[in-house]
Amino acid sequence: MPEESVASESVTAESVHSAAETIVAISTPPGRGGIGIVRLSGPRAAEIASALVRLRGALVHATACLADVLDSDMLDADAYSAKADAAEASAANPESATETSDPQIASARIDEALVTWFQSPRSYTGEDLVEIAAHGSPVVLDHLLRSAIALGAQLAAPGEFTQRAFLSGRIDLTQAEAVRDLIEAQTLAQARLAASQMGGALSLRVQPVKHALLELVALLEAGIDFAEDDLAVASDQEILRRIALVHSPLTALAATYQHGHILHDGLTLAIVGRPNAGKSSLFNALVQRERAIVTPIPGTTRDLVTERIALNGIPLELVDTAGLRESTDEVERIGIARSRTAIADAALVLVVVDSTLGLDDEDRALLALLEDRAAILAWNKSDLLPNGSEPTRESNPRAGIPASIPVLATSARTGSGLDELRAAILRLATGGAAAESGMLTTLRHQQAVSTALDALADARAAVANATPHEMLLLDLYRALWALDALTGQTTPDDVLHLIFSTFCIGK
Ligand SMILES: Nc1nc2c(ncn2[C@@H]2O[C@H](COP(=O)(O)OP(=O)(O)O)[C@@H](O)[C@H]2O)c(=O)[nH]1
Ligand SMILES: [Mg+2]
Repeated sequence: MPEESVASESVTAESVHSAAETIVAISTPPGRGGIGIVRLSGPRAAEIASALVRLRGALVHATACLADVLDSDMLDADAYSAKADAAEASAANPESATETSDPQIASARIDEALVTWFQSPRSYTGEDLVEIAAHGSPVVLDHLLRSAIALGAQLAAPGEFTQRAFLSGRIDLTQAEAVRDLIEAQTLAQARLAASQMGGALSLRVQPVKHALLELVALLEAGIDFAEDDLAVASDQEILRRIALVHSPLTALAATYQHGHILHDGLTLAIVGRPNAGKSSLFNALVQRERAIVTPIPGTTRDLVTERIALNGIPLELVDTAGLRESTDEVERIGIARSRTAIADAALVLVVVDSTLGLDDEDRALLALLEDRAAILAWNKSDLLPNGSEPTRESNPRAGIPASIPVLATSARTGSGLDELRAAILRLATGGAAAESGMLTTLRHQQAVSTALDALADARAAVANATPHEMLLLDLYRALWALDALTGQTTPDDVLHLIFSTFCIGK
């Protein structure tokens, strides 16, 4: 029974379809579940849905309607018209809307479903949209999908429903991206960020800036038109003032990327240092469970151990590493090589030192290497120091620590200093910037804004050099184009394709 081998040949669409086509996809994740949803969008959505299942009532906008899912024998043309009649009859007779009396239908039934129709333009895509919520049986959902395709629907490409919402003008590109981000969110803070961007927080921030820019463009365009009348529409001073009105909110917006992108993407923290300093103990304390093996035997950790945590909603991947030392043990040596790679790859590095021993040359070399990186030094086992005093082994134990690296006393054993450590990690990650509304979260956003800022800087220089306004306008148009690309008004098709191809199928 090839039509029932669901997993083996799940179909995927390569490219997007024209809006004249009706698209279909299973919107719930693959596999069994309590509920599974098949979604249709496009001009024939309601018609195909009505042929796909036997509705027990009439479709009414945004109202769920019970339906029977029947097996393929009922899907031929005769059955379709018979069902259409039955649907009409059942719409007229409300009692039949809850029960199937027809024994033929009862015997062909493979599931019951709830069908909800959203009439264009009041739907997610802006088009006619139907959601068929059946039980989450992969066989039934696959049957519905294939039947819809047999009835003329096209299999939706990943993100195609959201792309249609974007193309129909219901949402802009930053809002469409936020839909994907919301689905991908791993922490509630990420979900909150995505939801606010989905609500248009970023677009709202860009809009007034774009408006101010457009006003300046209009002013200069008017000046060019009247140039023959020898009428200066705006003084250089006025033009510079207006450029600043655009430039300064954009500079503030660009600054949000630091926090926005780490909240969006998360980051990696590698925990490194000599054997037995307490790296694995600190790692366990931060992940709040006994994840890595801790023993008094130096060289216990030999491979990288990773675990995800959330710090203030920022997803943080912690990497515990093998202690750095000269070793003759082959396994340990490979582990140490991996530690070095982990240091190179991580955005943040936590160097752990046993404070009862102080720094040795290996530690100093490591710290020198990290001078220009985001690093923190944990002066661990502080519980073993006499009353919080500095270690006594060397006269100036902190010599050799670059000034750029903050030092914190910690004890993995008592937990003292751990809150401070978390705060220091957060500070390092965010650059001290707080989360705010309408942040830039992706490199695409950041590049659009920085292109606009560059163009504005050129415009400023053009004013200073008394360049003709025609040339100045080119700079301003460049800035405008960059802002339009941010919200998707002038985003090239290949970029759009790239964005929507990262979506789930059925979204
Ligand atoms: N007293 C004390 N002992 C610690 C502390 N952190 C780790 N240890 C002990 O030091 C030894 C080595 O710890 P471990 O986390 O395996 O060090 P690693 O080799 O750097 O991963 C173990 O016996 C731990 O119990 C601490 O803060 N205070
Ligand atoms: Mg260890």
